[in-house]
Amino acid sequence: EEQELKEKKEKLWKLLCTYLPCDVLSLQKSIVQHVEYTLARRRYKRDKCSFYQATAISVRDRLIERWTDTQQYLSSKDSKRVYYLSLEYLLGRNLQNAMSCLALRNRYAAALEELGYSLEELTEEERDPGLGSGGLGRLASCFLDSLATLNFGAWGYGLRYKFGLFEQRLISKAQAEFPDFWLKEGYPWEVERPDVQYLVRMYGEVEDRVDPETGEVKVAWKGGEDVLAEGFDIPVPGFHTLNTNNLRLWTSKASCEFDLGSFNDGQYYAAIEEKERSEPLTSVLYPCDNNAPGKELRLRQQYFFVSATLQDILRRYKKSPSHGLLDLPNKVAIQLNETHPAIAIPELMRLLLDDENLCWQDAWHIVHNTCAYTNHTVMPEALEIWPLPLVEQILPRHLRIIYEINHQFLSEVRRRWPGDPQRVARMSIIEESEPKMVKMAHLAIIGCHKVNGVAQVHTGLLCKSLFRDFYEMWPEKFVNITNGVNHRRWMLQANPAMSAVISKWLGTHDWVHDLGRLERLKELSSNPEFQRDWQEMKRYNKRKLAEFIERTCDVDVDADAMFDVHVKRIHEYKRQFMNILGVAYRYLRILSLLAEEKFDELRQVVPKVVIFAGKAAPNYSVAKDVIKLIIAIADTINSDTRIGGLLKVVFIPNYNVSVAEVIIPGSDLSQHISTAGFEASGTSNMKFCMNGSLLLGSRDGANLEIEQSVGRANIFMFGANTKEVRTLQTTMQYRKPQLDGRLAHVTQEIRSGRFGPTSFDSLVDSLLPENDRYMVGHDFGSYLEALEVSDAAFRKPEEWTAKTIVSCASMSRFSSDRCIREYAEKIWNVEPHQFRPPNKNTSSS
Ligand code: CR6
Repeated sequence: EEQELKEKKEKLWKLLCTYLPCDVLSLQKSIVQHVEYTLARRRYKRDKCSFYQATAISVRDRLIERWTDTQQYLSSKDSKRVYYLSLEYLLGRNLQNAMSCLALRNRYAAALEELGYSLEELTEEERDPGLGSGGLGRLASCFLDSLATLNFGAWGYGLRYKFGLFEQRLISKAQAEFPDFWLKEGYPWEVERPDVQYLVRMYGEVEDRVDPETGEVKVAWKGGEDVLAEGFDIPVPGFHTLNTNNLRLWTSKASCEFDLGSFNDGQYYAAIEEKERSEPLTSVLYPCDNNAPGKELRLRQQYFFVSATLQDILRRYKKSPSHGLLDLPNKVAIQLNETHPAIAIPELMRLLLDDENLCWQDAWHIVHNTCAYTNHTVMPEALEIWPLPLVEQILPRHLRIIYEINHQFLSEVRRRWPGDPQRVARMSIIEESEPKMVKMAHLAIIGCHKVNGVAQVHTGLLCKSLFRDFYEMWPEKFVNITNGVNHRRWMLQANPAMSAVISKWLGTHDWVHDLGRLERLKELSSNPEFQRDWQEMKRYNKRKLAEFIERTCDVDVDADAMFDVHVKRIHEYKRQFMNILGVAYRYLRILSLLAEEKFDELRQVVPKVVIFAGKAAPNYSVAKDVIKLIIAIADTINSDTRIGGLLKVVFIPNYNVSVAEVIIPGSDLSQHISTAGFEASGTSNMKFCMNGSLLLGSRDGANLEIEQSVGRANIFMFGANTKEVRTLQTTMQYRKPQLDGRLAHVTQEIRSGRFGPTSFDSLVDSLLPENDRYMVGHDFGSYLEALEVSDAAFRKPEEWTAKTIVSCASMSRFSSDRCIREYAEKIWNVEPHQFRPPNKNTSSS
């Protein structure tokens, strides 16, 4: 009987141990069942939102089985894991991505079609989780995708902000911010983990305790407040592999350890209120890009994130009985995305010293060899420094650890450079200002075994200027890993028309796995038939973008005009201001050609639609003024019937990942015109090139490497380079060069009210040489020339098309796959492990 029961059980398990069926009918069943049973909605009610959610959950079911299997497989392999710690992610919509990864996109599309829905319309129902402010967050998401696709066992960790990056609307010709409650309808991709909870302590005080037996002094952290961290997991599928990784986002909850004393005093409500105070911790994302907000809540968010994450990593690590703590660096790699999670250095020390009772040397060895730090900026206002009294108040134990790290480090500096107190002061973690400040970048460099910049020129600046002292001390610590983007999202998903043309002409889809395969398109770049397909594809995408512009901006644009795009966060250094000044100049020039009846020259003018999009931080008034100026100039130009269709200007509201997926494929020219030395890398430049758009760029960030790849003839570069900018910054103060005549004319027209009643005085004054930190005045002339060169190129459609093909075909270096392989080799020392199930049906892929 026992044997029979055992056999029955085994049979049952075998039956259950198959993956969910993925034929069209089964997919339909699962969708409809989720509408009825998971969402409790009527099956026959036609409701896009429920059908989107049910479809998402049906896809998620299929991800979950691979996800749990992958995790079990990786544990059994005891392979080294990567943990990517980032306060920001910009995941974008997940539905189509997940379906493509599972190789089920067509089947789901067919299943939905019969149910009366198109996949495209349901896709539109998904809200973007705006858990990041700009390029850094989007980069983190591209990395997660590549990590899974390349079969690296890796987890992302982040915060589940209740309100993501604000929603931008344009009201009264200006930016207005509205809360982005992205969880309103629930987020079907996440799984709540009430079983994954950690207590995170803040505030309180430290006390030295002498161990009566050993005489050793131990530091105890007492009192303070506990906040509970709970995990929410989002599966991260790899493309055409079973490997599925995890993104764990923390939410703060009131800790359940109530103060029983106050209950008994009749303080029931007060006790609950007190505990509820911890809820807002993960409420909101700080919307600053390249700017450190310096707010107490932000430091608390960072610590809360880091502490929960490290506790989780250690718990998982210790689950394996063979794991000794000293072995941690061989099994775990922790990557700090910027200094936002840099408090991980003292926190991991604290966990090892106070909870695990390791000695300082062992703990330091572990921390140093496990952690690595990516720097994404050299801008002083973005470098995080915290007032020491604040750190002392919130994290008294950590401040003690930081002191000790600094003490030991500075002793080493003194040994290496005796009699150089300035160097010691420069390198200290503590800045001796009033109040004293804690420099997080120094803490990160000292505590990590590797520091990387995100483009060659950027890493060069780190080594030569910003972190020069550290580079002199540890040259081998610094490496460059130029950023990359996930071409599967930015080409295959965002631009299906182009992907089809590429696959047709290459005769294979293999470029989706290896972007290097695109090189073969170069030989075809002048083939007239291929060019025709390519141009048709571009026109199709431009028409889609034109429709989108009509819907969102109520402006009618001609899809045959050149679409000239500038989309990114609004920032002085990104110089949207320079762009709009150039647009105003173009407008005035067209008017003067008209007035002077120069019809031959007018015929030479390339009809253009200038497209802007991007958010300004709510308290960044200059950036908000730039938006106002763009809108004012756009209104004047768009309503001027004299110029006909020669020029249109639009500002598309609420730029985010899904909006980018519409704009980028529809662009002809894209602008990446930051002042040299300010944009660490930029990543949209790569996405535009991949989509057959030519770059107009300054000599900054990854533009320079893109130029090397696509060739000088296929990119329009202009302006001062980093070295020249550095010299100019010092000489301009006293040399005061004359303002370019064309620029002077434009600014005069702005002041005189040509573009509406506002005179934009403070913006215009920023162009004075003594104020012009971003070299708009200096670069304006060469900027206009580059625009002219791009116009001339656009007038020759065959040559232009060939350039866009070559530029797209040269992008293999800029795939995040290449980037992740470099991290794996140069920093993490990890190998891929592909999960292949021994006895499950895997018909789905
Ligand atoms: N703002 C850089 O400015 C870079 C990304 C990702 C940025 C940008 O040039 O491409 O990081 N820096 O590396 C920070 O966020 C600090 C960004 O997105």
